[in-house]
Amino acid sequence: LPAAASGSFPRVARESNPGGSHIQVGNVRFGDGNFVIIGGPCSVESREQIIATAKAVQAHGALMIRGGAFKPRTSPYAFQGLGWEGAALLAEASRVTGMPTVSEVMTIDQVDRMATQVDMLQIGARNMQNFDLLKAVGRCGHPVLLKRGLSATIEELLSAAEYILSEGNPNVVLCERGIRTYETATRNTLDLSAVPVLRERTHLPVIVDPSHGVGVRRWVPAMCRASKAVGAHGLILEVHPNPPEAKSDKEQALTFEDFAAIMADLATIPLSHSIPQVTA
Ligand SMILES: [Mn+2]
Repeated sequence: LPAAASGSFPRVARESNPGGSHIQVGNVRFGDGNFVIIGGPCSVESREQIIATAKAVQAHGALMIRGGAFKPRTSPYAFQGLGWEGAALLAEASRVTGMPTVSEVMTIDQVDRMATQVDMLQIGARNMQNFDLLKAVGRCGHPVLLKRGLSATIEELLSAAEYILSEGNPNVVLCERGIRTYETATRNTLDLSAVPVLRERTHLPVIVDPSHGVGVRRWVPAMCRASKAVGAHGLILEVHPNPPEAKSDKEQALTFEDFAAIMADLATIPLSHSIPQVTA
């Protein structure tokens, strides 16, 4: 490890790869001058729902599909996901569209099997400091989308990523998804200032999740454009064929039309991968 990359996350630190890492997930590359859009439902609910959504987001420029199979819900009585059936339907949507997929794993025993079903494993916000799970996805070697915990500092997020890299898996993309503050108007407080801080402190690509960040459909578009302007490498967005009927996170789900409008708007915003430098 380079001498400069000291501290508690030497492998994750920018100094260990100053030019920035490119993370390959199927035919998609993060961190390489692309702005990668991942679109799909909060939860996989049926074959029709996931395939229709995958085709719709692809038609408007998404490069990857998301869909939850195992859902960490606040209430034990809320929809818990279709489990392995949902993962298989997501794999089917990938075969139909050719797009790679991402889905969450909640336990160590799900890791190896989920890696046969999807192209990228998500560690959700509630598991960001589940250190044994981080080690397991590190050993697995499959690309990982690591979401920031609800109450995690940027330093804690970077240390969590270090767990994965320290097990020999360099394929990590970070995700800012909003943190808990005293504000209640939005579901979380989307910390977009985390993007330039992370861009400075780590070589890993950084994407933003405005859907969970604000939790309200009509405020998602503004945060999408802000995310691109602030220098993120991509977005992950929740999209549903009929949001009022969604089994999870219906308040924040975008319609296909909403998604199309956001994609058209984003095309007008330049990539901000080189932000003017000022004296440190
Ligand atoms: Mn969700």
